[in-house]
Amino acid sequence: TTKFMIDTQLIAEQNARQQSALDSDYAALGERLARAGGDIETLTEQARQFAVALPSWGLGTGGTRFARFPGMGEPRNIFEKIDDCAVVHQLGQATPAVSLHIPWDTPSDPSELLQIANDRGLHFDAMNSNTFQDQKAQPESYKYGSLSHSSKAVRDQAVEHNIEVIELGRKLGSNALTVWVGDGSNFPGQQNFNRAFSRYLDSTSAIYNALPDDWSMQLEHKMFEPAFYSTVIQDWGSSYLAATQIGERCKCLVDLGHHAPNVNIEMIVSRLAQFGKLGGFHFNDSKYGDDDLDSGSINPYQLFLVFNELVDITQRQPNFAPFYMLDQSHNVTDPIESLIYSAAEVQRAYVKALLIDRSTLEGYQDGNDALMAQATLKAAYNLDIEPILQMARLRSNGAIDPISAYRASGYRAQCGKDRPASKNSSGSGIV
Ligand code: PSV
Ligand code: MN
Ligand code: MN
Repeated sequence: TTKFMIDTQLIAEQNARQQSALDSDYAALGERLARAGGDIETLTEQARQFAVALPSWGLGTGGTRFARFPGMGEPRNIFEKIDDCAVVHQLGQATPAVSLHIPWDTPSDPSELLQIANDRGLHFDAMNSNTFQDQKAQPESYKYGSLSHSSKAVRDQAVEHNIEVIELGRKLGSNALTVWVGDGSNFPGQQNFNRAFSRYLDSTSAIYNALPDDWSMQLEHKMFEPAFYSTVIQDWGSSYLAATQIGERCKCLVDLGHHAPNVNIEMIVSRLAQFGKLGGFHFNDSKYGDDDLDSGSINPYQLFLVFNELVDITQRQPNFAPFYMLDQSHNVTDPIESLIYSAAEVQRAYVKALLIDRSTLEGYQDGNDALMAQATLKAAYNLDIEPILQMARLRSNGAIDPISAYRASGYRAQCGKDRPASKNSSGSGIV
């Protein structure tokens, strides 16, 4: 039996007050969908099956590199973060897994962590390594890079760290390693592009060789930051080249915030998927750069267009199952609320993409009817499918309105009492 963080009675009472409104909204939407040949029950079931993993580093107030404003009752260690993840999942029912960042969230006892997570109905998704910061007591510095560093001793240390992360992940039941490095240069001429990339490939291949047979490795590209002139894995092209070179189970991970403004991310998604190299996502939103804003907060249409590609590819490759994770950083919201909300926005984009009438769209595409082709996408996007998300949560024992249930529960205020601020609290490291 699952240990629930929020009083199930409180959720049930609130749901009971909201259910008759939901029932009539749901019936009306069901009729509307049925007129177009759709089946609301199938969609609700698909919404219930949808899952996106929570970032262990997203439960604290990440802040920006200028300042961090700690919130009340922030989790001080990975166990308290797991408690908060359990709250997000209990209410929103879309986030049954946690993606760990190591060493930020290294557990002293992995089997205890696994037990506690499982007790709360959670499991572990892809593991993230960290060679973009120096860690205590580590002999070599990553100031000038890690996997692509000019010094073999630094590269070896970075490879070793990744292998340790794999070992830990095995104990936790994970089956993927996500590698993002900040390696690059700040000045033209500082680094030889060719030699740095070759060193990266050698190091990454060594990590790949240590991967268990049923694991995959995800290479995450990012245009810039912390390196501002060049970055070793700066775009999907470099990521694709590296993943192709390294091996079959090496794939590319798309973080929505890691592209130049206005880049057509959905087309990158399509390209990588078509060639079997799309491994996963870090969902978030961005206005200017790697802003790590909540998913769908700036450009929900782009998120929908990404899911349009994902649904399209699933019809061609039924076993296609990329890793879905949130990667966001909070400075002005309660992280639990933002994560509940973001997960629902990603789920919403998925359900709307399922509504697209694909054979009609194909007809307009082949007939070069640009107006009706885009209108077919908009017809799906413009429909309010909130009753489907609400019903999916209700049927999974979540909350029809998870944010108001969370606020009514008083969970944060209780954390404020139970978790006095501590110097040990592990945040995203961006302080
Ligand atoms: C880098 O900007 C990144 O997106 C990577 O996924 C890191 O693991 C994460 O942010 C750290 O916050
Ligand atoms: Mn990311
Ligand atoms: Mn990022």
